[in-house]
Amino acid sequence: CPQPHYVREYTLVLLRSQCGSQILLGYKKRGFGQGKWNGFGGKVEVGETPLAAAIRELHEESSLEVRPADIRLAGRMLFQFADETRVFRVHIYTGSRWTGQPVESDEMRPRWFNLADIPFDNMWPDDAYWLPKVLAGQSVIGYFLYAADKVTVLHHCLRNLVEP
Ligand code: 6OG
Repeated sequence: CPQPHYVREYTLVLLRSQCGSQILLGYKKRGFGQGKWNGFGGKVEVGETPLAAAIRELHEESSLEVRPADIRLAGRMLFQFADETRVFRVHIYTGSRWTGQPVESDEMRPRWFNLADIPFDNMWPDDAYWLPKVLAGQSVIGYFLYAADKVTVLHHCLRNLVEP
């Protein structure tokens, strides 16, 4: 059985154009996930809520500003790698209201993608499982166990979070 030694909290923000036909992704220039397209996010700091961390990381990586009421929790994912004892818990938010223009940062190069052209081949493989559901307006919880190669999904489970 997986026995995670510690869980690290992360955030991921996916912004959707107001008409709904495009999604903003960033090309990760360095660090974890380098060379992949992903939403904007990072580690939740001590004493910080995931929502506050999501807003802060989005701003640091893209210059965009969102208000807390303008993003909603769209999912929570647990990611584990077979050769590691840490577990990533990623809080996923979506929104379509912000202020500012996306600006390239040290970490991310932002770009709008049509929903039909999402670059799944250059994203974390788990995204292909859950992102279409989130884009369809569903809220999801999931678990993904990756092999040590960080490419092969050995096991996953994905459930819809039913809103009360
Ligand atoms: P920094 O190192 O930039 O935070 N993240 C993942 N995103 C997806 N889609 N799949 C994964 O599967 C992920 N693992 C981590 C969370 C890392 C950023 O990468 C996300 C953060 O937004 C393994 O501080």
